[in-house]
Amino acid sequence: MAMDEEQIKQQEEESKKKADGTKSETAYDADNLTVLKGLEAVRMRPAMYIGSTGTRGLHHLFVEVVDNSIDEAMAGYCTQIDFTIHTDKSLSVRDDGRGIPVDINTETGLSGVEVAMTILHAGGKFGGGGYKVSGGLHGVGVSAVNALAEWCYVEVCRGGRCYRQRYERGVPVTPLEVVGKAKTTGTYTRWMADPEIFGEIDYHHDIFINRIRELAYLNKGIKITFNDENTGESQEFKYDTGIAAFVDHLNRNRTGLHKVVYFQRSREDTTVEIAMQYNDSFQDNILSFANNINTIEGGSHLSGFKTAMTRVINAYARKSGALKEKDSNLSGDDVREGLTAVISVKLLHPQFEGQTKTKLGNSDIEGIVNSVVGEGLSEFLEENPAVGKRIVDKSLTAARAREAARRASELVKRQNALENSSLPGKLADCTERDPTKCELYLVEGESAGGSAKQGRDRHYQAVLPLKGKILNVEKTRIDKVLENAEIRSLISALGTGISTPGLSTVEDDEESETGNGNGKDNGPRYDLSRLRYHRVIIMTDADVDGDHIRTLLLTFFFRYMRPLVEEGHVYIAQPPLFRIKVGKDQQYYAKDEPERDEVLKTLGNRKDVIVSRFKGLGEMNADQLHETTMDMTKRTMLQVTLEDAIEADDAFSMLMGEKVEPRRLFIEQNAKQFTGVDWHA
Ligand code: 0RA
Repeated sequence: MAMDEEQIKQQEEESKKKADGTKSETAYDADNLTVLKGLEAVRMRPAMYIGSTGTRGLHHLFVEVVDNSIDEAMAGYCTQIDFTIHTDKSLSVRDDGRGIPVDINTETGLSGVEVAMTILHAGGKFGGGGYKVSGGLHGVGVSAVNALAEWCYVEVCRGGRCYRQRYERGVPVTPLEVVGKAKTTGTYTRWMADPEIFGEIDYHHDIFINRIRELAYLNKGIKITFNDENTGESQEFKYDTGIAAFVDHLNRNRTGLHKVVYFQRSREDTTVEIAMQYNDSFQDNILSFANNINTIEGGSHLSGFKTAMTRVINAYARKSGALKEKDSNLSGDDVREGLTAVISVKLLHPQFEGQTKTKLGNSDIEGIVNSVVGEGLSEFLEENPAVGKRIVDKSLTAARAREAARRASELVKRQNALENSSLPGKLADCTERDPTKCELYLVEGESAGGSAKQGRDRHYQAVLPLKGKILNVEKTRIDKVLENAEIRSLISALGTGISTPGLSTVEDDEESETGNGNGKDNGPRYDLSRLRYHRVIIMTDADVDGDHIRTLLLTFFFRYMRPLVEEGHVYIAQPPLFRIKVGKDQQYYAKDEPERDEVLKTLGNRKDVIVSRFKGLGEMNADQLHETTMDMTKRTMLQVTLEDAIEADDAFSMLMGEKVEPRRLFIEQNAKQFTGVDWHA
């Protein structure tokens, strides 16, 4: 593979020519032009290539770079990847793979390195003939990163030499030069995101670490390190048990019913890896990946998995006598209740479909996964009858509860049909009929509800007081959730209905399911178009109980009205915590201690200042509540967005789930910082 001296010289000459801008009538220049055009296109419309020029796009550059190293790891040539945030805000990824080829590619007349760095979608073009299995969903590759970098350089060590080439905004500014001797092989890419494209460069550790952790889980045995030169922080991620460790991690705040089941099998060029564990909750949490990409829209691998689960558990339940001949089959939802699973397939030519290109389309994968899970799970159940019994028992209980839920849901539907326009008695509705202009305040307690009703703008603002603590939906099965009076008045006030995980029937369950496993697309559909208020504002006391009610409400929305959160309809009101009276007729409000101190500072040394702390919304009269919190022209609110469903699910289950210890620790450590749900003004 090492190239000869002749090649090196030739290639250096070519690169120099290019760096000099030397004009000649060669094909090389024509290619050069197309290259420039390609990268120019990326700079003209960055969002088309990397999704956005905001936080997401900025961090996505890392994904494009690291994916190449992961590809090299999947091909079996790379065992360690190091990611570093440097003090100058540049980032780098180093791997110990074979190194990007440096020899001249005959088609373009450029070195493999330069092809990779400057030609869009270069993929497997650079010598060596592509990878067997490759990730990289967007596939624009590292050239897009290069185009959007103020500067970028690549160092490649292979064949006993190290080479380096530098670029500025995608354009080579040096040839590919030999910079030294090499004992090892590998690729090092370092880049400075271009402020012209991204504005201020502000990195979030969490985003990098989450992806790194996920990649480490999905590629067992590979060591990936995270390093920040600014803080000296260094973390290492390496999981010898791969996705089995992933499932352990996902269930860390829940109580597992057995050890994680893991198997890996291949069919021709496709590898299927499955890890799963039941826990004592009622939700399922099934994550699916294809070539390391989180297929949040599901697809054929998920369908194959679900079909096999239902088939195998029913067969086992019948064989063991838990299901009698006259009994009907367990439904897919029954067998998935409380199941946490990670499905990872690696295949040759993944086809990504769906709105966000995160749905696996390859139809042959369904049968492959179905057959692999059929074999793997049947064998496991045969060898572990005690676990088998626990799983079947849990599914049977789920089936009974679901029957009850179906009846409860029917009841809700019938009542809705009957009542139709009749809204909950406690709701003080607004007069405006255009939902886009309407707001609903969800207020803790009757007395605050009273103040809010008086203090609102009744044209646009409706108020629904909620009594005490609403149900903890994380700990409660759907049938009980739907029986709860507070929940029911909330549902009917909003008008959308709910999406009830797992109320589908056995019949619609067996064929080709394409959900993401969270039940979002099962059962009655959530109809966001019927939403009666486009801003749903949670207004609770600024104390522990208030926090709790807010979390309960958010959990409910997250579980049963996820689109409401996803589409940005949920807000948190910001009632003040302090009132600062000055003299007889001057007063200020402050939402927290820093704001209070700010106000006090501006007041200097005045003696007639009285600071009081509101213990709850109920202490405010209607005027105060209006002025400080509800006045549509002056108030500030926090909008709740769902950045990352996986994390939010984690945070909710940790805060609301059964295990007390992690919850206490979490609250102590992160009192304010609520991962996964982004609060921003
Ligand atoms: C194509 C062929 C070969 C290596 C690579 C690509 C490669 C690319 C990247 C990008 C980042 N790290 C990488 N490591 C390897 C090898 C061809 C051969 O040696 O046969």
